[in-house]
Amino acid sequence: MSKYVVYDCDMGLDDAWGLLLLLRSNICPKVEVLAVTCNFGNTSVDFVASNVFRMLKAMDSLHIPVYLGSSEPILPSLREDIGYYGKDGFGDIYEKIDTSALVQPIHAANAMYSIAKKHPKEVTFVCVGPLTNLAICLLLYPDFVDIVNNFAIMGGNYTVDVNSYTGNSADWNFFSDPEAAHIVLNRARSKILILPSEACNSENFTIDVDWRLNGPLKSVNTEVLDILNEAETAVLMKHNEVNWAPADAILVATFLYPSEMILKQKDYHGNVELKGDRTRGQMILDRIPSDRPENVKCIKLVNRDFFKNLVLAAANNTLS
Ligand SMILES: [Ca+2]
Repeated sequence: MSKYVVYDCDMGLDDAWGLLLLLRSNICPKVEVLAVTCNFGNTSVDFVASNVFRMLKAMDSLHIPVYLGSSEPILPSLREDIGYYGKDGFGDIYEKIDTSALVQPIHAANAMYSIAKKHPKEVTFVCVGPLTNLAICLLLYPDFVDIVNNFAIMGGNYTVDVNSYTGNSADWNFFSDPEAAHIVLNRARSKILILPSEACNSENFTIDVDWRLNGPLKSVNTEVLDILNEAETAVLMKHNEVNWAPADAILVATFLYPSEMILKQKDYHGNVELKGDRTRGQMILDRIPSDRPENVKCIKLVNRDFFKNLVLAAANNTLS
């Protein structure tokens, strides 16, 4: 018996760590990644697919089918491509892989439904980019929500501070496609585990960049760590980061090891603001009781030390 997962991503470097954790976890039942679906976000969807194949090849996992999905948000966006991870999402170091003959011939949103239909109530959709693919699937197939197990989502935020990457108060993933986030929160019923950006900010989660770049991960010489070490060194040093918080990988860790990882979590009714000049894409939680049903399990605090050990073990492939 396996725990089935579809990984819906916009493959930057924190998505890459998340995929590594999924493929190398040792939980029981074992995790089986049935598909990787690609959404625009950190970079264009074709670069996302290129990065996915680079990671799958490095981990001898090219048997996992990859599907191309959305190349743009549902509505035209004011979003500028900030390219935190570089133009290509992986630090602008590697040649782009031509994935045209490698990707599956159907759209990610259709693939999501087909996979859920094949394994009713057994598949968790782990979503770590803008939610366009998932929103389209929910709209196209009204019974989709009934046949999934759960959704685990990295995105959203509940405090109204201006985010330096978006210029408004929303986190990057929800800001990149607010309509998609709104559709997902309103249609996924009570099936969402969500890791908002607050749980990954420097007040709540700190791993020194020096540990990341010059600590024990540096001496792991495998194909996949060579990629992550080289690309992440370029990106983190370019931004003069002092803190390493790979949000997508943190979400994956909470999905895989909830009792060890999640220190504080609360259920809320959550929705997404669509109209504000400076709050478009902001997640709104009903923090006082309301008649609206609780639809998000919101993670507030995670176990940094467990995460560090997990990353190290996964990098050394000593979990299984
Ligand atoms: Ca991502």
